[in-house]
Amino acid sequence: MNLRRLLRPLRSRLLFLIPIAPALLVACNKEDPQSTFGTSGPIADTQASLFIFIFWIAVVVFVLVEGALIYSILKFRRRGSSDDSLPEQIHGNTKLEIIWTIIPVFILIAIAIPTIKTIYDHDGPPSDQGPVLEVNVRAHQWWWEIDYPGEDVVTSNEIHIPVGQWVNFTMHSDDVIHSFWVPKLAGKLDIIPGDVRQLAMKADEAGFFFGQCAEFCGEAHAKMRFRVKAEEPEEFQNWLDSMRRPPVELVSDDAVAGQTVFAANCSSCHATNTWQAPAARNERTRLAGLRTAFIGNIEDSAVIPAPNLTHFATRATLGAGLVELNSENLIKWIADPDDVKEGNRMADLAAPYRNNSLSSDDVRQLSAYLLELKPVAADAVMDTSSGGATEGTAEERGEAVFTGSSGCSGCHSTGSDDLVGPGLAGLSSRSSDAEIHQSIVDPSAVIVKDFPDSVMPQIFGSTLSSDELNDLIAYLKSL
Ligand code: HEC
Ligand code: HEC
Ligand SMILES: [Cu+2]
Repeated sequence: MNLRRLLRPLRSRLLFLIPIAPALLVACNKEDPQSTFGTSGPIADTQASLFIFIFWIAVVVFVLVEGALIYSILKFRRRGSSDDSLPEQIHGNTKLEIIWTIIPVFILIAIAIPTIKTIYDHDGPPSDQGPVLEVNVRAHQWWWEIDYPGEDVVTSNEIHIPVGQWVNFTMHSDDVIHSFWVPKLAGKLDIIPGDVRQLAMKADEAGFFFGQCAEFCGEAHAKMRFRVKAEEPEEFQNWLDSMRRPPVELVSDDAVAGQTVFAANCSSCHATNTWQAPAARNERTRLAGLRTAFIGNIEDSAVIPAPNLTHFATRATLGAGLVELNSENLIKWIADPDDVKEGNRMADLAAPYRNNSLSSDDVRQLSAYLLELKPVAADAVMDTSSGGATEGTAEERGEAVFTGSSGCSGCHSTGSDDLVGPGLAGLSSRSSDAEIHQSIVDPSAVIVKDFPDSVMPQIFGSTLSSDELNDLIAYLKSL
């Protein structure tokens, strides 16, 4: 049998590789958002170098072993139909067996030393390279809860970090195993329920880095993405500060109407008020409470932990890093979240989707509202926490608190119309000062008949100063 005939059946199979080879090579493009070759930080760098080192060892082993194999196949092949001789049999050759046992041992040692060293080097941020930024990450099916401990800043799905500073992510999961992976910054780490996992990384350059859950975690797993926004330290600090400023006043009529629709349909799961420190501090507990309610009633729960939407309009992505945040995508999401991200729990559980109760006006107004949720400029912050005025009569100041960023006017009309909460006209004829005060700071103590409980936020006792509360009560009594 000659060589050409020997290779013929193989050739047709190799031809099949030609069209798919470019596809395989494209996977190595450094510019791709999820490429581990185009690295932007020291952790991903050493991991990539280690990979390349092991890759070349594997190439050498491959060439030598396959070379010896091909050489033997050709050299000792049967020559012609009359060739019945067997090549020399070397089975049981002690010398050879010792050699090919020892060589792999050395290869494995050569791989193990840098691998184990890298594992230890990457265990936590280095202690000699400046202060470390702590970030808490909580993985949910199928989105990410983010908070900055000590900073009173909570957000979701987009993580801001400063360039050039080490960041230590402390990660939790309450449901299933997820895996945190920012390919250009660091390799993945599994987040196991009940366990606290830590992953340190640093970005050497500014960028909007792609992140992805890398452990199959249920229906929408492939769409459980996120972003890491690495920005210059000053910009990062500005962002942190902006997350603690009140939102701008709503401009469009749609947005103002949308605030009420949101309060009625969406605020049971989503918070938009964590720019206020007490609300930010409370957010994790609030979400944990929603989770308990969900676990108690998995099929029919109307509440569930959901991404924090404070200053949502400043984000670039929607649906846990899935699509660009713009009005078109947001309208699509609010009209039918499943249309954008199949399997997500909002479409499954939120009452407006179960009852199909959102009109197209509602959808448009909700989108307008969310797209106006952004912080006031740094120099526009007034000296009261809720953006209220400091001048005028108590009633005027109270009115400013009511219509301002505490969001009362999103849920209450000042006439007799019921929105999410009761219309407040004539309040003083049915309640004493003390009762009004209690309705505001501890709304769950007495629930107005025919209105839902636990819809009015339980935070005003800590977000409003006692002066603001007094002004507010003065204003409400005047209605
Ligand atoms: C039952 C709780 C629940 C209710 C009620 C609810 N949502 Fe959601 N929402 C979620 C969950 C859970 C997610 C995360 C979905 C995902 O990405 O898997 C989400 C995601 C979102 C997002 C995307 C956030 C991001 O970071 O990408 C927006 C915007 C949103 N919801 C708006 C709304 C609006 C508007 C309403 C009211 C019509 C609403 N939600 C009602 C649970 C809820
Ligand atoms: C997310 C919607 C929401 C927001 C925001 C909200 N409330 Fe309410 N409020 C309600 C609901 C629902 C009720 C009725 C259920 C209850 O008693 O808790 C209510 C009840 C009240 C009552 C009792 C009314 C009565 O007829 O006895 C007062 C007073 C009140 N709210 C004042 C305020 C003030 C002041 C603010 C802003 C600081 C505010 N609310 C913000 C939803 C809201
Ligand atoms: Cu996941």
